[in-house]
Amino acid sequence: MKKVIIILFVLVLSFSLFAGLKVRPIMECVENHGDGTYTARFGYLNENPNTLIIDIGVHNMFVGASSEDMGQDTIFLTGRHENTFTADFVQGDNFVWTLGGPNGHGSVNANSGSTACPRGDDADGDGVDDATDEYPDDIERAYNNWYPGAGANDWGTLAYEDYWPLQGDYDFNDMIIDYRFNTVTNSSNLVVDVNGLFRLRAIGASYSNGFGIEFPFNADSVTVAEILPASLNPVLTNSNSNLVIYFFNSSHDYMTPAGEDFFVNTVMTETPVDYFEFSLQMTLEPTQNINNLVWLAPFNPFIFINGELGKEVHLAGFPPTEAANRSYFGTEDDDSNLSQERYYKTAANLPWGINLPTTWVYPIEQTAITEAYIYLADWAQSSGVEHADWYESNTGNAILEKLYYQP
Ligand SMILES: [Ca+2]
Ligand SMILES: [Ca+2]
Ligand SMILES: [Ca+2]
Ligand SMILES: [Ca+2]
Repeated sequence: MKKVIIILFVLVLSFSLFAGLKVRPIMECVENHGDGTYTARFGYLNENPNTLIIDIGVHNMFVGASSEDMGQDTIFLTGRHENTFTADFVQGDNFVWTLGGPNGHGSVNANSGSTACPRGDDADGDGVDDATDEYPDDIERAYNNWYPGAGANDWGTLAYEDYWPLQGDYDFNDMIIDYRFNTVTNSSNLVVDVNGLFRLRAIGASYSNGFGIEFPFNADSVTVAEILPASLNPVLTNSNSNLVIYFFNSSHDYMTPAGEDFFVNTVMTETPVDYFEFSLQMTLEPTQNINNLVWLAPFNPFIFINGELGKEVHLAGFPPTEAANRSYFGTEDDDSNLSQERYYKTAANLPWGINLPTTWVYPIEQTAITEAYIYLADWAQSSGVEHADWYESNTGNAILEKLYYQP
């Protein structure tokens, strides 16, 4: 009799000890990837001293997700276990994980408003640590690649002579455009954005010239291209498969001469005119590695002369687009040879377009650049080996009274 009572007592004690002890689901936190996608981390607490099994089904299921089985645990070890599985969801979803039956108890949910996970070393999970990730909350972006520099005052200059295929007065101020570029890449060095800021600074020309850029990107990969201000009427087209943007056709539409002639900011005695600023914000499908591009910023910029689309003038050594009229090449002073990939150079290697990594001080109207910058010819003849700093105006390389300074 005594034995039976003891056994009963043990049974009652066991029941009272373990009744109400359950496996409880826990939603740890939600990672926000910054692009409308989220990852919820889950764990559990098994209050029992032994392992329990709760199969997927009515007692262990997800509601609000694509399946009742989101990879959740079915074998529950005793105690608290953190981050045992994760589930991905999007903005607007509400995932509910429920444990029930004799061994489970409770429901937890995960949505965009749930407790955010503490930031780790790589908050957006793109594989680039926060310390070097220039977009730490954006999984699609990681690095800025500024040209000519990241500082707000770092500008490059494009300068063109519009008498091509003649050298003409060769004053190299017929179109002056300053620029800054930022090519944004993701964690795999694939180009995501190309952002450009431009300032039309001078028009020392009677022709009203247009401006365009050929990019080494497949035109089909562009998802966003915003060009401002709205007073521009840009045209996007392609050359072979490359994207070409014509920003404007007629420079004089955007800067009005202060004097009685056509010249803007190239004659010292005339009132200076404010620059005209315009911008490009372009987003691409991330398929093109920045290290494999044939041209980096400022890419392949060109002018076209007096509204004639086919009369393109590019930087020395850069090819014309498909739209260029081939009949001009190799005529007059132009010594281009398309079959030898020799572009926009005179027989002495002098250019019609130059790109300088600084805010360049250009010659005054109708003063040849070779008179203002005394080492340009040597630099060109040596194919860029000698006098690499020929364009620096404050180093004894220039005749200062032949340069245009904003008063
Ligand atoms: Ca990151
Ligand atoms: Ca990032
Ligand atoms: Ca000129
Ligand atoms: Ca000029």
